[in-house]
Amino acid sequence: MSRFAAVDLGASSGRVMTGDLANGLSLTEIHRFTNGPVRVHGTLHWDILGLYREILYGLRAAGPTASIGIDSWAIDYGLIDARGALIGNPVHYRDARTNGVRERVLAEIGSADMYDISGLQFLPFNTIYQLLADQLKDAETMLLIPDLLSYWLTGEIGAELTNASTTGLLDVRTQSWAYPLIDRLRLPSKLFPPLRPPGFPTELGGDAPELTGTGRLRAEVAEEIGWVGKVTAVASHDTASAVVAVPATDPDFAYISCGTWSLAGVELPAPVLTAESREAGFTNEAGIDGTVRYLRNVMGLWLLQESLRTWGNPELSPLLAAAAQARPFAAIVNPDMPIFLPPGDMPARIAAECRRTGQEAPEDLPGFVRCVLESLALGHRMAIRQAIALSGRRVNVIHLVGGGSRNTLLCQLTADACGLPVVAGPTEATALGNILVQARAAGEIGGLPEMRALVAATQNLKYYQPRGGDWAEAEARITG
Ligand code: LFR
Repeated sequence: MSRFAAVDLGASSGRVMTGDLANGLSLTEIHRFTNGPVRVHGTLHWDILGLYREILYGLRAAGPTASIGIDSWAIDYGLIDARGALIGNPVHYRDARTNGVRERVLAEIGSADMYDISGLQFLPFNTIYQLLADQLKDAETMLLIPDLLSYWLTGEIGAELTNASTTGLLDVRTQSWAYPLIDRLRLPSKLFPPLRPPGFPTELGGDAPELTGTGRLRAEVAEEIGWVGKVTAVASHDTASAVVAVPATDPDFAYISCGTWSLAGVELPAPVLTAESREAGFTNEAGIDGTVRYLRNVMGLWLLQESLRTWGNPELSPLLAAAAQARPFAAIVNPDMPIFLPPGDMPARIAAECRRTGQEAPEDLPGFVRCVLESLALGHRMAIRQAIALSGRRVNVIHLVGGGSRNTLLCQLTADACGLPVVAGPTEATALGNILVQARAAGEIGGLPEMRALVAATQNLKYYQPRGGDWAEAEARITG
């Protein structure tokens, strides 16, 4: 059995992990580093070179592996010029440069047409709107973040499919670039590199790198990390990797991949492109093996992270313990209000939203945390119930994976709000999905059912039963 390296970049931290299937499925954290926005002259950037340096450091510390897989948050990209150099620093999706662009594009193309082409929810920061707000003059190629890092490691250019499906420029039916839409928007079609599917065994793809999605490390990189290796295209959208590693044993499951965002939905064999689905903000992103990740973005732990940052990062566990004792349903906000999207003073915005909706703002930190977690659980309830209604999918259990699965109060509130049992874990679902897809490409494991059974049998999971509570009243408070 081979040892694989997973590079997993989230919006607040990144890590290099190694894993193998020698004794079930094991994962070792090699290097963890912080990630976050850097504001320069009014624009919010990612520190992409800093991230690359940490990745190289982690790979050196990991030592030789059979291959490397890279996943990150979706949507954001770097532009490459004719000489292959990066133009500027990738801009953070929470930057304000896209303000108003979505509205302009939807007015020009029409939201029904747009949704019919890409099947994507209209998040204001989708790649499509960022490109239209960007300076493309010298750009030859657009590389999504994992593809950019993979290009630096291997020299090969491509667009991994699961992440390409978050751009708004991929045709949801043919899974190829939507050139008619690209042309209508007057975006240069040369920007979009060949697509590569995640994690196919090399025998299927032959030697063509665009099919196998693998690339050998450049000599300069091998020298720097101290070993010779290759990169395998995994499901490079972190959410797609996390969904791979959902430990489902019952096929009738919903999932919530809960980190900075909560991505809540179901897995489907085909997209749902109805007007109701569009209006409810549901997205049809690509999973591995032709699956559709039918989900909605819920604001997620961002609300808590940004509150903690505003308070000077107090210790979390005593706060969570106090929040568990705080009065239930004292204040509830709709977590998906656009006012919560940008960085800044989150508690002030939450307090203002409480007052705007005729509620009293929380008085102390535990009260705020209780408000955030109940509001988030309510967001989970609304998204899961809509996913079920819009897709017609039966759901017996919710799998909550990612960093949020450690938050016992949030998991319990989610079970209560949704009225369904919640299975929490694994915390590192994304890295596990990354490793599993590499193992599949190496011929060491089969398809999704086999991968998920292995995760279920080997990882630490926690079970929560719904306890009830007047969630319908809470929902009515914020919806009408
Ligand atoms: C989660 C995630 C979401 C995407 C958001 C922005 O980390 O990838 O799926 O909508 O970040 O890229």
